[in-house]
Amino acid sequence: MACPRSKAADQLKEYATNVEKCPVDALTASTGMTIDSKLQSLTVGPRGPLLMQDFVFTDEMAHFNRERIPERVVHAKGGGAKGYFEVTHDITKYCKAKVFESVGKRTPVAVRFSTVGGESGSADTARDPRGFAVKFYTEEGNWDLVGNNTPIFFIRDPIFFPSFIHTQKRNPQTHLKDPDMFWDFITLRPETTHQVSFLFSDRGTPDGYRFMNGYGSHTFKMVNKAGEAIYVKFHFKCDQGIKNLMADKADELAGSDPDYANRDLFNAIADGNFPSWTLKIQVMTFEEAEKFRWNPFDLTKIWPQAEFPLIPVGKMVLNENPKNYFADVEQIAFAPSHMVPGIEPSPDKMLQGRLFSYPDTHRHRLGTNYMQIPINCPYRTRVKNYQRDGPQNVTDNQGNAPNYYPNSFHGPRDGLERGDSQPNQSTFNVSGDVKRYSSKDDDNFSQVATFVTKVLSADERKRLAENIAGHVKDAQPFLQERVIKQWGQAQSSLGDLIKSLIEDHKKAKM
Ligand code: HDE
Repeated sequence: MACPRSKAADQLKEYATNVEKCPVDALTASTGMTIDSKLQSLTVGPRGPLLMQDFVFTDEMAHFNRERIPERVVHAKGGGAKGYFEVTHDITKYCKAKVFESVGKRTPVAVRFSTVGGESGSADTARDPRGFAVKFYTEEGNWDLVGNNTPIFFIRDPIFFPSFIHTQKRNPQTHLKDPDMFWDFITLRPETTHQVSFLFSDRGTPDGYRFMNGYGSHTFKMVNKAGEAIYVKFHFKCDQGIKNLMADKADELAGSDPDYANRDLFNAIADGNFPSWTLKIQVMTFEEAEKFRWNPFDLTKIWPQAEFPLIPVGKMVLNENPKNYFADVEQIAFAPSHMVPGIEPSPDKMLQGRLFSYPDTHRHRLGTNYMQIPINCPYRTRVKNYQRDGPQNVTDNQGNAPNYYPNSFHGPRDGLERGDSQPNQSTFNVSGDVKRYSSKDDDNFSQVATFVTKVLSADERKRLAENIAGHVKDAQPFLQERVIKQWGQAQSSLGDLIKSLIEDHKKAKM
């Protein structure tokens, strides 16, 4: 239940207290004209009808009719905060990005946490991965690290993403969540086993957003000042420690306090209890990548920390609640393609697919000029380019500067023309036959076996089996058979346990 005397519950009271000494503003129409009366519409006689000339009414109603923008197709429900990132350890031998330039350097950040599958009104405690998206406002432009609370993902080829997401959404006829859709896909594509095991473990229901790790998940590239590149993975380790909800508690909260995580985050920050995360990286050289026993760009797999140890980099602190949810959270637009010199994509197919998808969805959801929206604007640098016009252009549209390139009239010039000594982008070599390569059987089980036998305790493994059985019990029997077989490939006793728990559910139903 909502705590009646929390900072979140008292938000309006606090607002009024803060501004009570200021004179009350005059109420205006959107034109700025002051309004005589906003408590009654303009009518012919006391019983109506209304007059078309009542601009006070039409101005308000027309704007209201357009209040909603499309919600995110995934990650629709979320909460956000602002803060800073501070460098604590020198990694300049790996990366030339200014954000890592010197120990002690601080960069402002905006963060959005989210669930994935549900609509924007859905429950915060659903079993789902959590989005963990960070926007660094650097002086070289915005860098977005758009990750999840899991170091891996369900699929390794982006061509599956729309179908995979459809299986998490609603059945086309019933408009209900459909366990058949979900388990059919999961068992037809065994590369999902690793992430589904994480999802149905206790970490699938984190206790709000403050008690979970964040991961860049993909392999990225870092490039240093000398132009030397390495592969890198990003980890945000939660300084509060990991805390998860048990399945029954998560279910209960979904009914009693569906906004549990947003409320918790807001109140913690408002109370000065600022959550923080330690940023660490794993590094792999190109030579190591060649020899690695798995594809180092496969998003369904981790890099073992015993072989690629975590290297500390810095600390992220969230110390400011957004003043306005729509402006700062609903409109924030993250994209893995928003990078800065020194941070580059790896060949990871999933990352490559995302490089296209995010700016594309922003143009649909927020419009062509989404970068001009204050929360998205790279305000620590100046945007100078040859893009012009478009809907909702709210700047001076780069005034009277030339709008084509190259030009002879003092327009902004690229690095080549300015004679920069080093290109932003590193040079790299690729070769190979163009083909649609199947990755379906690219070792789907050895890391799952490690996860269920070495990472999870016996109790946690039991809860994993219970959570899977409790969900798949509502799917077709042939899908249950497939699930038992699939998890049996990770650990045969786990398959057996899931089987007996499904049978228990069947007996309890009889
Ligand atoms: Fe996303 N994802 N995603 N995703 N994702 C979106 O972008 C997409 C993936 C993640 O708080 C969308 O602005 C594709 C992995 C987060 O605003 C969309 C693929 C990871 C957020 C999209 C993936 C993520 C999104 C929906 C597979 C973790 C919320 C609205 C190739 C590493 C960001 C939007 C926020 C949001 C596409 C897979 C994280 C549609 C095509 C893997 C945290 O563009």
